[in-house]
Amino acid sequence: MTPPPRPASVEELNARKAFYDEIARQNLAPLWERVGGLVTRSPQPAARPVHWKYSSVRPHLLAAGALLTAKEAERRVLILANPGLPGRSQVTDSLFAGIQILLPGERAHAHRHTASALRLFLEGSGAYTAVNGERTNMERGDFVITPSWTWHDHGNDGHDPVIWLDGLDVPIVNLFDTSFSEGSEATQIPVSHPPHDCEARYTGALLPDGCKPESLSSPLLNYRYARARASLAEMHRNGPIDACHGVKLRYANPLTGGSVMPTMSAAVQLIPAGFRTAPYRSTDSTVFVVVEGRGQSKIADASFDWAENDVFVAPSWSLQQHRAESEAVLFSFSDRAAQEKLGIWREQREASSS
Ligand code: 1HN
Repeated sequence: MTPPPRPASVEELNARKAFYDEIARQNLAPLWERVGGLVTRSPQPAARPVHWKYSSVRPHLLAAGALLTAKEAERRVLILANPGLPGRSQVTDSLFAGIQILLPGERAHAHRHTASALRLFLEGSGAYTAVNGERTNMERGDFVITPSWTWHDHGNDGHDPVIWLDGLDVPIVNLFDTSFSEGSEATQIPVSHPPHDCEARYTGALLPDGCKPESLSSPLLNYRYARARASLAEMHRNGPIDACHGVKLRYANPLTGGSVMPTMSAAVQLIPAGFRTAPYRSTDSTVFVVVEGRGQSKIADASFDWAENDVFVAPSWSLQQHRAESEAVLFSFSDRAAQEKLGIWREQREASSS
């Protein structure tokens, strides 16, 4: 056996320190002092498990609505700012999330950016999003996508405020320093397609004959909650129920079966009343939104009591366990799509923290 290395003397440590200071002036650094922090044995997310109660967030959204117009704000969004990432405008280590409010009659004018966006519609009626001139009305629980570099504008033609959750891959786009954006002179991009035309073409396991993927994102802009909910209910009736997820559906690009957009994945799951999911973890930090029901989640050491429209975060590789008090439906999104493409996504079912 080789004897354990002799600890460095004070003189040797001082010599090393002087050497590090010297090479720092040449923009050099010793890997051996840093490798443990660079190549960790398991994920070390800065993001923390966090819970935003809708009942606490909603009054602040209404207050923002009274303080400035949607036109002044461009997008009147309250950022879900993870306290583990102070000042970074991030909900997880790789994603942005916020909650947006549009008052009756308001428009959020057209713009586009390289970041991909998704929305989960939470409250109100009469709102639409238009993507490249195709409008889709949004109802509670609908999951809507705005792929990279598509023009998009929103409007509220209803009588009450409308509120939805926005998820974007802004931190990923900025990691690669690939952010471009532009506004349009027009408030709205001229309507060039009949409303929800894509739903006629791309839902229900039917596709226009001869169509091929023309982009990396789904051609379907709105995944209706009513359809997802009906499938969940029937799958629940028919069984089986997954120990870690309850009954879970993944939102898919109908042309490829892959994720809806290249960087972000989304899913919706039903947890039966009284069911407790088995411990699970995965490397994609995940944002959950409670669409229906009440329950609790344990995320690492945190414990959250949730109700409808609440949002909570499970950081990368943190153990998660959910229990539904009443039958619950959770929507979730993450950067799993990007991780899978890079070959670095991992999961562990029925995991223990050891
Ligand atoms: C954005 O364009 C929207 O279009 C919402 O509604 C939130 C957050 C960061 C950057 C762009 C929208 C956004 C955003």
